[in-house]
Amino acid sequence: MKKLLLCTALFASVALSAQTTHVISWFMGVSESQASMTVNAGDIVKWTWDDTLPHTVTSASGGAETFASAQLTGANQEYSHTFTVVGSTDYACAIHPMMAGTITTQPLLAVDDVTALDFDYFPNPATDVVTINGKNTIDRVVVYDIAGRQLSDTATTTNTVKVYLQGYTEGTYLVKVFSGSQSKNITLVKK
Ligand SMILES: [Cu+2]
Repeated sequence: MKKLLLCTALFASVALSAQTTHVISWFMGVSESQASMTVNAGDIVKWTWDDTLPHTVTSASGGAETFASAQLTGANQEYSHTFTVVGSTDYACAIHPMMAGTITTQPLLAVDDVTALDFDYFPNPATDVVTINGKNTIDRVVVYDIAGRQLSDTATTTNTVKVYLQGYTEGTYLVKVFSGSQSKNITLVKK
C-alpha cells in the first residue's frame, strides 16, 4: 500500500512539471489581484483583451523579467510571455497605469527533488480531508488553486498533517509541502 501511494506521489510531481498557460483577462478596471499570480518557472501567462480600448502589457523596470507587448486595440487581442526567471515582475498597461499587477515566478521542482522529501498522502481524489504522512516533521503546507493563487498557508509541527478541502470547489489544487530545507509540490483533486 505504501509503495502504491509513493508511486502516486511521484506521478503527481512529474505531472506538475508540465508547462501551464495561465490566462489573465486584461481590461480597463481589472483589479491588482486579478492581474497578479504566481507561476512555475517555464509557465506561460497569456493576457486577453476584454474591452475595446487600446492597452499594452509592459513590465516595470527592476523586475525579474523584461517584456512589452505592442499597443493592441480590440477585444480578443492577446499577448503571451513565458516566465523563466525566479522572482517577481511588476507590470502595467502603459496607457492606463492603474491596470497593474505582479507576476511571481517560483522554481520548478527539479527531478532530483522528487524523492528528497518522503511522504504519503491519501485519499486523492478526496472530498473533505487529505492526510499527509511524512517520514520527518512537516513544517508548513501551502495550498494554491490551479491558477497559482495562494489559498492557505499553514505552519505545522507534526509528521501527520491534514489538508481540509471542504470549503473549496471541485477541481485541482496544488499543495507545497515543506520539511526542513526541502519542499515538494503535489497535486490534489477535490471531487
Ligand atoms: Cu490600457
